[in-house]
Amino acid sequence: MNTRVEKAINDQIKKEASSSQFYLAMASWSENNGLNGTAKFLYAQSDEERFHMLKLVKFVNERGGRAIIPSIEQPPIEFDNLTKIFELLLEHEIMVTESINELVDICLQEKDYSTHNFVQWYVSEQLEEEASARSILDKLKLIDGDKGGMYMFDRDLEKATVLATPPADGGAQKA
Ligand code: OFO
Repeated sequence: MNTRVEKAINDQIKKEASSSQFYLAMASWSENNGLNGTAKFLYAQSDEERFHMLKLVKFVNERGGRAIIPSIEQPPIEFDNLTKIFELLLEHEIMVTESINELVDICLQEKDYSTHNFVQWYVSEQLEEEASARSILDKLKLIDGDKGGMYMFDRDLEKATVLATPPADGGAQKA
């Protein structure tokens, strides 16, 4: 595997792992603050980021490279409030998008077209994740800290997560 591309993917593996830990910390904070629907959403986000990381690990190894499993920094324990959490999440996703764009660039410079093709999945995923964080932030701005509004927001996020989360068996067993 092209060494420059391999290094860039390994850097991305670390970013996906850090995202997963960061969102896990947000989920845990939400759960401890009575926001169970938000916690469910963020636990699912954390799982998704771990899946993004695993997909890269397997890709590198299958292509004859060596995936490096990184150590990651401890994420924050405390967050100011829900709006702050989703602002941080959006900021983080924008940083990840920039990093994916750099990876795309490196693939093109190195003429590694199959990795370029593989990375397109991440390009679309980032578009979706940024859009989702922006729409959640818009809702939080509308609610503006109103308690009833927050209750509904948390409940709606839980419903949306249940609908969006595939069953653990991937839907193999249908009732
Ligand atoms: Fe949204 O961070 Fe993964 O790709």
